[in-house]
Amino acid sequence: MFKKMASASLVDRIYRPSPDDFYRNYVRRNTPVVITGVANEWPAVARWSPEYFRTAFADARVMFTAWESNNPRNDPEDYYQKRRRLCSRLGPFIDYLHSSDNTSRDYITQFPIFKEIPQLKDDIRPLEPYMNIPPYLPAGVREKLQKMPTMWLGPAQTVTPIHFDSADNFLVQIYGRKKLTLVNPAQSDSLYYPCLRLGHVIYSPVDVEEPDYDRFPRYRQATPFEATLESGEILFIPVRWWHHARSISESISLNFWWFSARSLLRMRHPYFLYKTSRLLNKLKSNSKRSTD
Ligand SMILES: O=C(O)CCC(=O)C(=O)O
Repeated sequence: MFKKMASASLVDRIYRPSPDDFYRNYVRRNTPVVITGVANEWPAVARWSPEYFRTAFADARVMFTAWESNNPRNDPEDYYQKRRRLCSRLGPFIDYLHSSDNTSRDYITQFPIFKEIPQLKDDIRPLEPYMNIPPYLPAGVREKLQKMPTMWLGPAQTVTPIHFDSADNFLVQIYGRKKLTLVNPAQSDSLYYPCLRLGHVIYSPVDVEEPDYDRFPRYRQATPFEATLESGEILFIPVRWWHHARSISESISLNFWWFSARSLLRMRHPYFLYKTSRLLNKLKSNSKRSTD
């Protein structure tokens, strides 16, 4: 039985918080929030669009995720089995995105755009003040605590199935609109965590937009949150929070992951370590059985 998602609560929104207020009220409480009034001033928000990239950086190489499937549903298991990572030049990728016969779900995901096009870095502003990275740490260490930002660019209706990450995250909407659904890590059981057959415990088999309650009845217990990001808005996704993304229009986002003692502790939580080691043991014994 497939059902549309039950109504979700909205993620809080705050206008241009001070880094201290943001840290005290959201990071320390491990609570997602949409920050407005900060990234909207970035040149990237005024300048970037698929058309701009096509004109200015047509030869840049990008990697994208292709998900070809007979299954019209956004079933996470189908996604993890069938997705492929492919390479293209930005110009032809965007031409195809705009062509009338494009029915694909090709999506530039998690791509380190500043490595490929370093000058684009001038179009963003540092988010480090909001990351509460101690300023007395050597510059090299402060840099190591932040992953290189990555870009997500694709047509309307791309979907990233629900999963969680091992670091805190700012997802910045640069162009277009995107809807996020979030579930508190305390409700991981309702997402069938840890799901051993998906290849990694950070993934869930539940399609949170149209849950199949016959297969996943525990998802009825979940109380998801939702946020629709407009360009120039930033979603703080705390470490371990489950998140699902759907672009509502053509969309460009950047995400900024960073590590802290807090995020490392949460990932090294005994429960997580216990579940991960059980998964690894199970995978090891399965592969041993298949080679015996
Ligand atoms: O925007 C998306 O499609 C997914 C983003 C995401 O999963 C992330 O920033 O961790």
